[in-house]
Amino acid sequence: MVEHPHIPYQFTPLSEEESRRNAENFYRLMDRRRSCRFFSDKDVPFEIIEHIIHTAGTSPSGAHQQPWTYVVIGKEDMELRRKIREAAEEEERISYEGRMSEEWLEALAPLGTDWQKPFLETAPYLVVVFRQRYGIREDGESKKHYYSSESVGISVGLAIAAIHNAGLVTLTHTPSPMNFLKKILGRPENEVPFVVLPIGYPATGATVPDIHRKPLDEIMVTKGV
Ligand code: IYR
Repeated sequence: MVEHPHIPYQFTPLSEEESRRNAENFYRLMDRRRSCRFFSDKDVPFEIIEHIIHTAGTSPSGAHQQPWTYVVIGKEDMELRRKIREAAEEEERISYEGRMSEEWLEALAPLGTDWQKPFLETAPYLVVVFRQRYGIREDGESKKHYYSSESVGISVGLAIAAIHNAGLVTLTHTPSPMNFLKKILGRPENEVPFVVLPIGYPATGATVPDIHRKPLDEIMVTKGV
């Protein structure tokens, strides 16, 4: 049996006062986040994108397998951007014009979305997140991954918080079906596309849907607190 030692946890304690203040401030910061569909083409320093993805990589994951790959596409390869936009819009057009049920279209109506996705070319960065269905060992054998969807979902949540914290905007774009991304980006067999995150600044005059978050008493149930 191999030994797996633990090391001391470098925990930074906060006073109750600081803890309270941080918790409230972080909520207030995150409550200002909105998914934005209208992007400026203003450039973002690549270093900021690196910090964001580094943050996403701090996510917990099933058996610490870190089953994610973040593919970053900048503005230097507009041909690639155009290809992604074309393929995404083609799938989305088919979806909006028949593949999606009336009930689904009705649920989406308040968001004002349609098959057109100009942000795929406008935003300075596109990050395509892939989920590794299984891992590859050094000897080339495959290794089972546990809870990979949950793990990538949590990681993307951290990325979205980091994007907002950096004063940038994004949206969770999920063209469906999205396997074209695996092909266009030449990703290996074990990876499946999970979500597309355009990252940048909002366009001048960008608007967001007039929708509201559920109040705390609708999302939290307490017992014994
Ligand atoms: N993938 C489509 C449709 C769409 C689906 C859901 I659920 C949304 O919350 C938003 C859009 C699109 O990106 O337009």
